[in-house]
Amino acid sequence: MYDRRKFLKLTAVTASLTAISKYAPAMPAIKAAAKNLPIVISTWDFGVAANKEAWKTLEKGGRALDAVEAGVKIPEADMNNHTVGRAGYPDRDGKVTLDACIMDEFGNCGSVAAMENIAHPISVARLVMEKTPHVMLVGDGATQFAVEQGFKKEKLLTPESYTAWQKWLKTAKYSPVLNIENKQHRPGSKYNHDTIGMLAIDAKGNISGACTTSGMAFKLHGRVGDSPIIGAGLYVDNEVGGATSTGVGEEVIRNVGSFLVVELMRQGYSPEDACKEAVNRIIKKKPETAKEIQVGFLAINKKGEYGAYAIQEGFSFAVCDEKQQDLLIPGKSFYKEKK
Ligand code: SD4
Repeated sequence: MYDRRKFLKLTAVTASLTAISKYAPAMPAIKAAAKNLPIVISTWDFGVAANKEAWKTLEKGGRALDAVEAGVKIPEADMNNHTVGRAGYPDRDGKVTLDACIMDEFGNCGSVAAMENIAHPISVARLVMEKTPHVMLVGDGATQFAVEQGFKKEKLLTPESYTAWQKWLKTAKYSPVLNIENKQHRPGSKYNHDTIGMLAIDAKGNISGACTTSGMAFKLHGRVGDSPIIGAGLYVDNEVGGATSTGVGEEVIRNVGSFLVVELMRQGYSPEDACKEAVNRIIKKKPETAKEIQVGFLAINKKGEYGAYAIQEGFSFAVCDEKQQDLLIPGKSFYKEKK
């Protein structure tokens, strides 16, 4: 029998769906021709050396995915860098735990978090993406997978990091105060966050990204920040662009920061404006917290245009393309602009 009530319900649903599709903002891919390709950009001053490594792949016409993996392995291996990879500062229990993720032009992604004893988490993240049906492996499972894939287990805590940890233990209150640890990364610098996030577009116009860190120094054991979380620390959509973040990961996760930046670019925001809007979102939700912390976003769109924005001044990003291989640009910031 014909059920009129069912029919009315169905008509109403169909009508509202039509209304949504009619009035919802279009979600266009960015179509204009890209310039300056290939190109690679990354966070902080050590991004310059990392970009140069990535460039070796890009200039030969190689894939952006290979470029970003090779690029971020430079700070991961750097014994003087206490915020990424080998020689990263440990957590409160003296354990070095690493986080990383990677994403390619097809929307494939892989991630490891809180992984110990493996120096190149980005390469393990890539293998999670390529060789497992999963996106993310954590802790012992990540280390076990890495060993099965042929990675060597090694001690990541260097004598220098051990000394810094011991010094921190003398004065530290054993409570998770956001950002307090990072003030100690480089003497004299109040807001120093040094995760490397890298985004590249290859000669074919394909985008990939990578993000890798030892996280907040002296964090609680088991704490994971934004860096290995797809959508928070990194996001790539090959139709639109890519974004990555650095700083206090908790605030980036709360706002799904990198995904937000990419979606804003999809709606027509420039990379810098998209980063600025994501920063504003963080400040608006927690204005008092935001005064005390650093978060920076870096983004690139399909046209090869890039931009960045941070809460505090002091953020910088590195750019490398055919014209310039070692450009370091100071990022704009909310608090600097307000002064
Ligand atoms: C995190 N965003 O673990 C990362 C690390 C960072 O300064 O940038 N720390 O929250």
